[in-house]
Amino acid sequence: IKNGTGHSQYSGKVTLGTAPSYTLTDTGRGNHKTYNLNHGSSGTGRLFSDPDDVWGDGTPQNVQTAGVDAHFGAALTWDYYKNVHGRSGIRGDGVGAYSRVHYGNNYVNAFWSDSCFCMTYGDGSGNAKPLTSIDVAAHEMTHGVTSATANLTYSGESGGLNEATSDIFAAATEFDANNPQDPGDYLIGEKIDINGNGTPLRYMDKPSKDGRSKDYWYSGIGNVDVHYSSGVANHFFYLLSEGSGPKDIGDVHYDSPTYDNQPVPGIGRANAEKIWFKALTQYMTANTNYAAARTATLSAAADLFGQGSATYNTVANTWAAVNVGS
Ligand code: ASN
Ligand code: ZN
Ligand code: CA
Repeated sequence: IKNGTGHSQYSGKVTLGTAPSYTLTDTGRGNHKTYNLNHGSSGTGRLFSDPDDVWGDGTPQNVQTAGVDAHFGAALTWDYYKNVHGRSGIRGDGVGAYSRVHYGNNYVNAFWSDSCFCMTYGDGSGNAKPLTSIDVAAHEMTHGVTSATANLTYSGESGGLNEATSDIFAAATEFDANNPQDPGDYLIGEKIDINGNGTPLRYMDKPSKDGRSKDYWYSGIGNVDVHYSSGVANHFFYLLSEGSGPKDIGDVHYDSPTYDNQPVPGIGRANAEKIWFKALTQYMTANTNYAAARTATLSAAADLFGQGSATYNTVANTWAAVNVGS
């Protein structure tokens, strides 16, 4: 296995999986490749190549830098699923996907596509930086995992659960990566400054802090854009991991409320990740709504910790804390 050196925009100096003489081809991770679209919007453009296996310079002016961050983010996400959940690749078959960077002009988004089995990143525009942070990469790659498993329909409540699953494993991957330049948090997109004022795209402790996301379930939430109805499940995951009330983790202050003002304790992020992953891959289906997600996570918690265990009961109480009942 060949390892190059990358100078990333968001994660400092990093090790990259490369193939001889040299391309961004991660032979240790299913041959995941990273391509330069060079402002095109279709096809693959060109596979990144470099004569000395030293890539990027940490600035967005260098064309390789976005490739470094995207390639690194995909590797971290691969490693998270492999090391934490024993899943090898998006489909669990050991086969890598690919990434495309420099999509279009001033494009302020990133996306997963099932049809190419690939993810794509824009360069951003104005204040918004390239969309190649660790959490954005893990969010997009997780859309591939969701497609390959529960296949949650991307509209209505199942769409909110699909989006939340991407945010949940984005945060989990960022924590797991433990990169000092981009430490783990329960914020999504804090590095890319999409709002131009330093605020993140989404907050998991209290999703409504973004002005649009929902903290609690209500009938009719299925009519809300999936990036905002996701708030209920993001809030559930934060509460289940960390518990309610004020808390500092790293440099970030959180303060997570509950629907009924009753406190919930938290079971630790590692346990919450195991429950969500098992629920996603074994119990959720295309039309799972919030009530069914509650049941799916309780089934997963029963498998992992025992029906009626303290952990199982905390899962039930945490759904109540976001107004999802039986
Ligand atoms: N970045 C967005 C997402 O992953 C793109 C979209 O809205 N499809 O959800
Ligand atoms: Zn998404
Ligand atoms: Ca983050």
